[in-house]
Amino acid sequence: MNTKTPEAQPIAKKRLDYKAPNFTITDIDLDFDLAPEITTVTARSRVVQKNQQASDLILDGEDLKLISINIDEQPWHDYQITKTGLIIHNVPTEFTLTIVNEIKPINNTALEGLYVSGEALCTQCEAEGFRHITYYLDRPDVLARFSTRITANKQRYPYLLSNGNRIAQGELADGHHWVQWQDPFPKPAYLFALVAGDFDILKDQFITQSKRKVDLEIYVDKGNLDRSHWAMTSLKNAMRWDETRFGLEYDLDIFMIVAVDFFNMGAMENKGLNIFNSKYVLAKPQTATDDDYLGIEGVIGHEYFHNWTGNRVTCRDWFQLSLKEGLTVFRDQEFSADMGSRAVKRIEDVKLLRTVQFAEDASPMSHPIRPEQVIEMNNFYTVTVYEKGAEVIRMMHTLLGEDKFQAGMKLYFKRHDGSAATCDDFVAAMQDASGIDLTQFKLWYSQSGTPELTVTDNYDEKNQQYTLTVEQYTPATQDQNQKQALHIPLDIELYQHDGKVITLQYQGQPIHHVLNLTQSTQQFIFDNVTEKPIISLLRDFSAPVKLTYDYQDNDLIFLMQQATNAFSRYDAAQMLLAKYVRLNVKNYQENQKLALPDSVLDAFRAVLLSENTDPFLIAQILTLPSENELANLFTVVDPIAIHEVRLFLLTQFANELYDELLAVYHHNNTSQYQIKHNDIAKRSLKNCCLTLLAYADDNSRANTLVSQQYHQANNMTDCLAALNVAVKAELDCRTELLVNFDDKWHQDGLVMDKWLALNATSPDKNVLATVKKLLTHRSFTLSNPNRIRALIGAFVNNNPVAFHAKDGSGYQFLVEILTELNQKNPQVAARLIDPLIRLKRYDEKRQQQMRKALEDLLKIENLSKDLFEKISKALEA
Ligand code: B3K
Ligand code: ZN
Repeated sequence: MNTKTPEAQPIAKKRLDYKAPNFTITDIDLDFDLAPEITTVTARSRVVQKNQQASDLILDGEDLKLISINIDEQPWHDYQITKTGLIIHNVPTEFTLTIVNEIKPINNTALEGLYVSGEALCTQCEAEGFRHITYYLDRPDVLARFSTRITANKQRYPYLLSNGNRIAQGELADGHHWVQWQDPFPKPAYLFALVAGDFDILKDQFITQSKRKVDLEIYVDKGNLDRSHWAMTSLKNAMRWDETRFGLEYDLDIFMIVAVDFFNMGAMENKGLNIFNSKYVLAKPQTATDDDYLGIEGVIGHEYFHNWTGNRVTCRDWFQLSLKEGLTVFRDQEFSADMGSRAVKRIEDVKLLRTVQFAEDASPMSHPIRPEQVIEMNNFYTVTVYEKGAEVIRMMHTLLGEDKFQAGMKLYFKRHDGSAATCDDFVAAMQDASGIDLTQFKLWYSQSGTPELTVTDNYDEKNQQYTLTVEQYTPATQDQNQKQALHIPLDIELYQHDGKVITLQYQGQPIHHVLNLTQSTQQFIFDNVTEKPIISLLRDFSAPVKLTYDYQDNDLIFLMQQATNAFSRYDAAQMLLAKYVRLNVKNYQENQKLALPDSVLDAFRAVLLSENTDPFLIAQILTLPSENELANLFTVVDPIAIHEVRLFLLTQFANELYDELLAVYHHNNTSQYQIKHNDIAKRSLKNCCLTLLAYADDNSRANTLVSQQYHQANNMTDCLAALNVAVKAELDCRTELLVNFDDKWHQDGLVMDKWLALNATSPDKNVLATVKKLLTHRSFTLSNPNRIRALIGAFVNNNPVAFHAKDGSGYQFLVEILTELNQKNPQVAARLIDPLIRLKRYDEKRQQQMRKALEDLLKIENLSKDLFEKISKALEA
């Protein structure tokens, strides 16, 4: 029966090749006889033919040992096992299919399908993991009602969980027990979940707006209950928020979250049973930073929001991934904005987009938010699909306004609840509900790349008229040569020099502050403008584009202080810095002296001292852009020059603003630790000041302050901030503090991730040697994705000077690691390779070394599809 197909190069699937399934499965009863060494799965499915021409049922399945196939309770022998699944020949038009197969969770190091995490067993099925559990139609447009019976050793696995409601349970004679679950909502297999283990449980309840009672349960490793409360608070906040802002209510009687230590990504929205990377659940002040707390709130919200945007309405095929991810990211962004600081949330999101997504657009992996072709789907859970996808939803929100947007959401659910939809369906609902034509706007789904806006203006004093000319241009990307003009919302504001906002009007008619750009070049004329105005462009980052406008320093300084939009204040500061970074990088490369005018420092001083500005926003403005953010200012990246110029700016800020920084540092020292927005804001500003102070030429005072803060801190935010600056600014205290932290926390993986990442991003000349040594550290293991990301991910992504070392040692190191991870965990390996495939951004010598590294990787035996897809694209470039 077993036919071996010869090893071939993986083939890409194309979006336009979508075909509805020949068969569907309406109901499936799963039975798991669970053990880590061998688990037996019995799947009883009701199969219905959809296409009369089809007589062969083709099921997906990988790494499975088939035991038996029955059709309508009779053994069936007319089948064939292939490399990717099972072909069952000559099947009836409607029948019950019973498949028994075995799997080996303990050998599953890829963490896809059913695998072992610590002492527990758990699953991850998105995107195509269910086929590692049993033979199935593993595609999102096949929706079935699932019931799941789990049998396992009771002592080892006292809790047996799956989707939906627990409907029965019982004991068996041999020390085993069983639980039966039933999920009333039809769902695709990627939302299936199973967990078995021993846990501590935090229980609570939520009363929905229609007064239904929902049991909430958070499962954590034994001993971690005191770290689960914030997750519960966030969950309840998310449930309430979705009711008030979107009118969406939870639909089952129970909602469970399980935290596991071994997880490839952040979390997973399985129906009624979310499985989380413990990083996004566990927090107490001593172990988690403010950023961790905000991250947990965001991810708990995100997965919960998927219950409607993802689960109730799912995706027709994986090319439509942004339908659920872009939309759900938009929803979690709005949730976080409503819970905390809207301005700072926006700034953080834009930073991520500009740093990582713009870089992806410029890389061999460029793709539209709805990709056209895919070799390995797991490679497309990207910042483009997620964060740019969210920006596309946000632009629709900007164009429609909240009310019409919500009307669009309602219509979308009315049309598609309980089914699998496409991105086109979503836009159609928005268009039909609002009456706003989104035909051109839809191009955002199919066109990749970062549009560039070039704005010029002219003031006609005689006619008191101000004219704006906007050109849009999207450079070619590796996946797509031809680009068209997009529909871009451009949010603007005009100011007089006294700070007064100018009313926008033309020929007696008001003009909305969001301009609709639809052509390559467009002009906008404004009347009754009594002086040459200062323009604020792209307020709130109204579109994911790059902007060029010839700002004078004074205009930017004005906007930093006076713009009504908080994001615009931050953005003006960024533009001002960008100008001097460009200038100084050139100076550095030409061996000229580096310089920063006093006027720039004064502008930052004014923000630092401004009393009616949210300290959180001040901290954002005063935090210098990372080396990666700065890299995006250049077509050819010079990591050393960028590093040196950034260091120079830090030193200037520290020396020139020293007294003010010290005063603000002390002023914002909160003694009690609370997770309250105001306190988070104060800590953020305090630690921003401390960081800058450490770069002063005379850093003895900072050394004392940092050491004091580290030792006196009663919370991880202050402790880590001190340790971070000690390492980054190479203060004398750094060695002692690093040792102290390791001694104190070495048994706590999540806390040690912070320490590993710090070690990996140190400016120390011997950092690579340190990283290599840490591979054998007692807290490190190459089988835990969190540890890998903390140490290796931080090194390759966030230490550009060392990773791009001239001698190629950084690249060689990554080759060694990827060679080891290729088979072990292809998903994690493929994420780590990203900085290596962006070779075109570097000089010829570095490019050669990067290419050589990629060629070495291509020779790996049994290279995974994940790595193959990225490497082959990089070498094509
Ligand atoms: N939907 C999952 C991501 C699955 C990733 C598979 N490689 C988490 C999320 O976006 O909510
Ligand atoms: Zn998601």
